[in-house]
Amino acid sequence: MKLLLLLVAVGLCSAQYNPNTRAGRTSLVHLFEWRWDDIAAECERFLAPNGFGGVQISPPNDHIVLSNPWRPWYQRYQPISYKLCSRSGNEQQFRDMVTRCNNVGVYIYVDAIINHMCGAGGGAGTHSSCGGYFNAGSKDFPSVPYSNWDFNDGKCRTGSGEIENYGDVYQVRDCRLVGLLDLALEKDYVRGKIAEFMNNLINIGVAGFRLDAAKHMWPGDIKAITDRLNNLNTRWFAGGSRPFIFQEVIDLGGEAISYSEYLGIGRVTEFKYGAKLGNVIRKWNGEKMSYLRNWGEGWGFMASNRALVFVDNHDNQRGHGAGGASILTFFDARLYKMGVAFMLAHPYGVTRVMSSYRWPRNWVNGKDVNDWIGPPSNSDGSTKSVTINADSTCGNDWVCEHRWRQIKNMVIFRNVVDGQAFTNWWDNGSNQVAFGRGNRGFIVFNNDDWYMDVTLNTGLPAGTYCDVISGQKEGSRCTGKQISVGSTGSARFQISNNDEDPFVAIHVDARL
Ligand code: QV4
Ligand code: CA
Repeated sequence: MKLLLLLVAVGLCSAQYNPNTRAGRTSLVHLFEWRWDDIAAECERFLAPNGFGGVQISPPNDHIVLSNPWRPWYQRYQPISYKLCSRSGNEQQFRDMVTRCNNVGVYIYVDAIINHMCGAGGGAGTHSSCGGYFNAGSKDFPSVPYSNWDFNDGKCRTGSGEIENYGDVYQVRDCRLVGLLDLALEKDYVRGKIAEFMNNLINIGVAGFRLDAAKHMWPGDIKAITDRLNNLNTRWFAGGSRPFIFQEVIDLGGEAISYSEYLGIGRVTEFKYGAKLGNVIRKWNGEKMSYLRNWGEGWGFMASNRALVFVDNHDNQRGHGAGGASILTFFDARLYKMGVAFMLAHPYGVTRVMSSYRWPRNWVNGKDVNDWIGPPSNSDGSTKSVTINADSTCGNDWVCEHRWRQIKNMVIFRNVVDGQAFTNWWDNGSNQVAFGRGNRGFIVFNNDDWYMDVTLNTGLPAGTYCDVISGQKEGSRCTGKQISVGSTGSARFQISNNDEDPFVAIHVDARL
């Protein structure tokens, strides 16, 4: 009995760190700015059949509609109310998406903007996605409702009312982030409205939340809100399942606020991951892949079972937020595929794959002045649908990195090796490296500027394997390279530095 109680207690405590994905489905994909109708279809036609665990969606609630610049993506980070009408669709479409995705075992994670409402300069009128009236100047949001006394301005001690110094933890939590009206989260009324919003989403069937701008909220305030959240909907989830929580805290070191303050609430985004991996794959600052031997906590990252990781996100792929120029994106496709493959092969963290849209970059003095451009849209501002080409790539300027063969196959690789130890590391002291995951999978990279020809211990059972990077297993044949593993587990890998993708990955589900 005592043991049972202990197990229950441990289960409850650790629950918010668990993404609640189905067994054998380990990765999330961020379908940035996708419409709900398209996500529902993608769950059914692609994500479920390829073993994706879930989707991070763009903010589903009522947001400001901006005209200058014209309909930027970031308007969705300026809430007007908690009604479920947004650029991605209306409430009925949202419910339909959650139901259809859940029914095929691909779960939905909501980007929750609870630190603030729209910018102070957002004006007054009905320019919101749900079309209700609001007045940013008088801090009046009748559709919630919030009014003047639900905001922090009295508490903020800077002259401008803005966060001026990230070294001052009071400013970071109590002042405005880029002019965004900062909610008074210590108020029971405000906490109640936010919990009501999140519980509505939980009841509809979502599996968890990304908490936007968590650094700008006091951990105690967030905890008071997450403690009010319901268990997940038992139509799809086991009784007692807690919503998965991952908090956006950018901590590259050297700031007054540490990620560690948030670990009691849920997982935290590990921003060092993509910034450092970008440096390594680009071979900047003297970094090389052989240094990845102790990747993870050995590089000063938070504990693996508390981290949510990604190569790039919707901010740093366009120079917003943190990370800097080292961040790899689809614009550097060859290096990007290597970075994503390394992430998906490596056991550290819960992994999130980015799925983007294309926009015309325009560099002026080292800054992309087109970093605001919203999703592919029609002249009336409505978002274009994601069309699927005959070769299964996407049209209408949707990049669909998650559909790239190399990335899709590495999502499957991660599922196949789930729970297996990091084993059989090998490196040449430079940028040729390899490692395995128990006796289930093995990956080899050649990021040097010369040919690679090595025989390595893979730890895999003997057999002929299909490389899932240059091709994959189709029926009883490989469409790309074949690797033969001998009876001792060793195999010869020849990878040209000029190959389209200078890496090879094999796993037991791609054995002939
Ligand atoms: C402007 C001025 C301000 C001025 C204000 C007056 O810059 O100085 O006070 O007008 O009204 C947009 C504009 C920004 C504008 C602001 C308010 O870019 O210039 O302020 O709106 O009108 C996204 C974008 C922001 C955008 C914001 C709201 O990145 O550019 O601001 O949405 O639309 C830090 C944080 C971290 C954050 C990261 C970007 O610690 O939490 O910066 N990341 C998250 C999201 C991100 C989002 C927000 C937080 C805010 O991932 O996408 O910001 O919700 O590191
Ligand atoms: Ca705040």
